[in-house]
Amino acid sequence: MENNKWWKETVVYQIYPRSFQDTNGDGIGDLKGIISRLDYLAELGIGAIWLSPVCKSPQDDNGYDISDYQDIDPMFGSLEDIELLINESKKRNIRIVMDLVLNHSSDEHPWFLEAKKGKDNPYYDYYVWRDGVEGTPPNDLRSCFGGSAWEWVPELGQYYLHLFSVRQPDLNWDNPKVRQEIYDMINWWMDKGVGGFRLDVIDLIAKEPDRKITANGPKLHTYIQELSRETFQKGDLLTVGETWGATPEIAKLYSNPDGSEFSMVFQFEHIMLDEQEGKGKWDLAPLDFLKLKQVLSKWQTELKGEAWNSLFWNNHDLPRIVSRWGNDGEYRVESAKMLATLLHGMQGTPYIYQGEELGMTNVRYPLEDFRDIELLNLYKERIESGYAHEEIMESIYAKGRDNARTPMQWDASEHAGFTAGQPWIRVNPNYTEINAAGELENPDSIFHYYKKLIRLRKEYNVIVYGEYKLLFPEDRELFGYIRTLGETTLLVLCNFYGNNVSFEMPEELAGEKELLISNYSDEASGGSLRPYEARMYLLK
Ligand code: TEU
Ligand code: CA
Repeated sequence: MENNKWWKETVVYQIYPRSFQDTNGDGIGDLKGIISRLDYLAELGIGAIWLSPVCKSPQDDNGYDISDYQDIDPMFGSLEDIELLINESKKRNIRIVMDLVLNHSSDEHPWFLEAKKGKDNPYYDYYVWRDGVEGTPPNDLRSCFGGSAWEWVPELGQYYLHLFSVRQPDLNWDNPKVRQEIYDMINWWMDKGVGGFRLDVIDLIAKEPDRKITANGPKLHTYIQELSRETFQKGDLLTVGETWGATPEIAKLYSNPDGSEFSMVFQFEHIMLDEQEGKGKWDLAPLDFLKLKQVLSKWQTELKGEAWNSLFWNNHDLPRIVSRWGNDGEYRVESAKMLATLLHGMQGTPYIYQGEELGMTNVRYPLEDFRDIELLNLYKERIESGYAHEEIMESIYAKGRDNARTPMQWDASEHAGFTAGQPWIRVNPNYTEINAAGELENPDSIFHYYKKLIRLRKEYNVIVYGEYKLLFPEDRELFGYIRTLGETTLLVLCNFYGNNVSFEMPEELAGEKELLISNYSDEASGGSLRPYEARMYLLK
């Protein structure tokens, strides 16, 4: 097998700790809560947990603004709790993947508090400072969270760069002292026995703000290769970079099989296919399905043998896929299973986001029930520029990050068993019908379907290492592909929409086949698929 690695053969589960399980009644998920749910995750069959940040943070961006990289925020617990989580997970053959936010820190990090004191302060150069131009910011770089990317500090008479919130000042990676502090911190986490790292917006660290370069800066791979040499390569880790600007060409560097950078990256080309051309995620457009097939297939074929894919529909920043591209009404169960089949049959490491295995859905709350800084800033910005309330709310309902951040739905008791207190964000009211307890006791549930897909990946090497080939490229409803490894051929057929579809099976695939998994209890008649029907076959 092409240099097989544990992280190629496993499935990762992403936990957003704040919304997973509260155990002390403060309405916020915590590490003890995660530990209490490890048997549930072991039952699902996942091999690693990616934890969104739990380090000390003022929570301006829910923990992606870190004020101490080597301590746990008291709201989540303590260093003892994270060590217990690492060890309890290991007992269940589950590794812990920490979320490293290295592009920026919190403005409450001691480094930044020092830096602001003056240009002669040893920490001044840990951040990106510039003079203004006649009382205005150095240039028109904008923050991802709205407004200018430059914030004025009167006591210094200069601006600092923040590509995200005002309270997330960008770190200066051109400063070798910053890089060394980061490497020491990562080695400290590796000594604690973590199984890997997710690298937040890592493609921004080599920015050149004077030339308005943010992603894919000229020194990016130099820095990543140094980071990898000084830390990751000393262990057998899963490392995954978040790289919104990746292309297959660049991804071959990021996930070079020689281990010089990361194991893999999260690229988002498929995620941007329901936006208006050249606009952002808030300017909605229907999904271009033919492009989805072409983009996912491109990443399957162009990385083959030279790099490694991550496979995901969801994360803590994205709306829930069953509402976004499935059908969260009449065909919620079938479409959730179809989307899972489509993704888990592909080449790469699959990621399951908490609640995806239950078919959890988006929410349509009144504005005051949302919490996310990104969508609240968007609302303010768009109201001020004259957008209608209803239009902005439609964008928020479709793409707001809080869709993914409503509490995990454990059972039908109050607050879905997430907390005995008041949840930090409202629980989706459909928790009485959609919850883990109900899924666990129903053998035909989405949970048991995911569990079976994970088992099939362990059983059949063709799913992990097989060659990918798209079928029916021009079909506007059917997503079909094959995977081949030696004599073994896997066939995946998914009806992506709610109409019955018929198709001509290619001659070479018409032979005898064994049905491995499907989301309808009975066998469809050959050559047709019912609404959202998915079937995975092994060809004899
Ligand atoms: O996200 C990077 C990022 O660009 C997304 O926030 C994107 O702007 C949008 O949210 C996609 O819907 C990472 C983290 O995943 C995110 O949670 C943080 O807010 C952000 O970086 C800053 O650390
Ligand atoms: Ca708590």
